[in-house]
Amino acid sequence: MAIQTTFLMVKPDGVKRQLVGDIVDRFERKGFELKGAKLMQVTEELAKKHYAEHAERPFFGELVEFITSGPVFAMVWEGENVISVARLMMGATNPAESAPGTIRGDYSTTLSHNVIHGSDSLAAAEREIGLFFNENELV
Ligand code: FUP
Repeated sequence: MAIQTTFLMVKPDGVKRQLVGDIVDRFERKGFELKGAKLMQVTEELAKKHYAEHAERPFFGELVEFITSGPVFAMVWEGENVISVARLMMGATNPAESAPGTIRGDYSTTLSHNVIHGSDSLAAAEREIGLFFNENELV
């Protein structure tokens, strides 16, 4: 059994559409434990760090513009295999391929506005939690 922590973030489209409550509810009902959460405005500097792996991709500018376009809801969750299970619950990155019942499958139709971000590995989770949260913001 692997107890992990992961970083999840409701993106500006999800916050605007008032999906925060539903999304928190899904992870709580699944049995994961919320360790920290905040509504926040992502700065351009933080956005560029967060998406550094995409810096050379043609959509990088749009990615940064979108994630800074309005408040996000940043969260840290803990639980058994939470990194991969949260990704399953989010659905495929491209909403055209995400299954009904998943967050993206239920709420999103476009690749660039896909409602939620979730760390894709242990290393990414550690890095992203460190970028978005101070130690004293986590319980
Ligand atoms: P994910 O880990 O599911 O968030 O997906 P990626 O890290 O591969 O992509 C990060 C974000 O870039 C996605 F949420 C959507 C966006 N994206 C595009 O806008 N265009 C692309 O061609 C690929 C990804």
